[in-house]
Amino acid sequence: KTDITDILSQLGIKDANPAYSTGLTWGGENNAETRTIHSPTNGKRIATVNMASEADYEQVITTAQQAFLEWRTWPSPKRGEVVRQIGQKLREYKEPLGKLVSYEMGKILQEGLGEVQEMIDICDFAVGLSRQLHGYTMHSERPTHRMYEQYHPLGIVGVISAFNFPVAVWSWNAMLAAICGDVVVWKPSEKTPLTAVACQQIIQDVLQENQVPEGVFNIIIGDAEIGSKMAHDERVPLVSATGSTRMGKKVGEAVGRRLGRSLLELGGNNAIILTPNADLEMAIRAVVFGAVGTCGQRCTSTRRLIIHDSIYDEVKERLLKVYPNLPIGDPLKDGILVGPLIDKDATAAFLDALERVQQEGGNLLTGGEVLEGEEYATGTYVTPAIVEAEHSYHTVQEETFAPILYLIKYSGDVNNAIDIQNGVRQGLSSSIFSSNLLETEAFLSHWGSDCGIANVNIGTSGAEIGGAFGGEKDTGGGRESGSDAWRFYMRRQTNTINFGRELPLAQGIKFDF
Ligand code: UN1
Repeated sequence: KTDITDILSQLGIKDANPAYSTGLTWGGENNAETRTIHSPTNGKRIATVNMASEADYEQVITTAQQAFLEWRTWPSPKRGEVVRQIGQKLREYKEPLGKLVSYEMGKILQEGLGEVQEMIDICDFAVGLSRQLHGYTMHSERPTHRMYEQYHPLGIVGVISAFNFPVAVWSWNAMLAAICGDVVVWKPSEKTPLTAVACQQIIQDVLQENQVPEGVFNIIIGDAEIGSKMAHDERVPLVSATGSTRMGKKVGEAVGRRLGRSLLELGGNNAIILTPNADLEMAIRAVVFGAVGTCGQRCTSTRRLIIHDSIYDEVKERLLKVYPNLPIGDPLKDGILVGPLIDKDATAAFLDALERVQQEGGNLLTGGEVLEGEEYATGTYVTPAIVEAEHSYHTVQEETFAPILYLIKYSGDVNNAIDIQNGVRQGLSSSIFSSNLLETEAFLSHWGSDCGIANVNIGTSGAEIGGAFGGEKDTGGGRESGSDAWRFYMRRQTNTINFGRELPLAQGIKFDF
């Protein structure tokens, strides 16, 4: 049995029913608007949070601006040391924070803990990076000249995160931003603010002990209005937004109009290709985790399965053996693999997509029901669905944030499957199962998958933090987390230095007077 009071007190959040305010000071402020958060697992109230007002927003931004002036002067490895300690704290609080993620968002505990592990991993990654913010050196065309480039802190990074990864997405952005010398204003999803409050709580002591100026890590709890403010605000040079393509287009447009930077992680419509050379044992495991894990609410969730006609029936049969037996229920309970959807709107979207795809000619093979009974009283527990469909259906072309898997047949060689895979507006994650080198290399070639992530013999979801994460087309083009994603959080400067006593001009120009 989950005792939320217990979890909150382990996290240092004393009152189970607090009225939390924005990130600078907890509680206390009497904002007009509040929002009550209910757990999707059992419908119980978790907390009531204050929504930020315009004045709160101003206060957060000006404090962050002030903090930046000091934070940017810290040597990066010193900032890395703070991040190292944050990683230690997260290790300490992994269990209760993972539980809270599970309770507030609805993903199973294993995935809640996995999400916190991603936070720990990105801390480690950022600590290492703090000594490796490298630029190139170049050879000048002029004698006694030297050229090199530097990366400098950028300023305020606005982070808009989604409910499905309520804490990890913040850490991918915030830990890189921190070592880069930036300050962060985080607007968590209004559906999952308490996990954000918990993170702020967890890192408080580290910040104080290290005398980090107030305003380096901020959260501001608000709705789309606050996100829009950040997008329009010239004091926020970078806005990193995760969520729907519709939201991302708005943010990208507003930031673009003021020539700011936006880093967009938007929708996916991720496919797995199964060729006749696929190891089906492995493939089925990957497909099921990808399609029903997190109840289909990852941006990397597997939504389309593109199957060669020679193995289509076998794959279908195998999936139909697994799906009806998936343990669905309280995500904090041992053995459960499928938790609830985030809310009733999500349930409605799930049902609506299934109805529309059937109108288009899709064949619902299994699932698609809303579970009833005491245990499922929230109306957010659904049975994961499999639908036989044509690639051209409108519904198949869209991202529905729910556990619906479309089975699509292909024939001929792997290029036909790749065309289907690429034939959607989204371009986040993709994968192929095959032990044939000609097929897998075609999939990874210039004319292969057009996604930001292309995997071989691995599913579409569950990317490691060490790689750059993101995708193309309607997915928004941004890259965060590993590899050299940090560069986007800094401003780049080319320096040319003359250590001679003459002033030769570049391009051999003569300009004597
Ligand atoms: C998301 O769903 O917003 O690759 C991110 C994955 C996770 C990230 C998902 N590491 O599934």
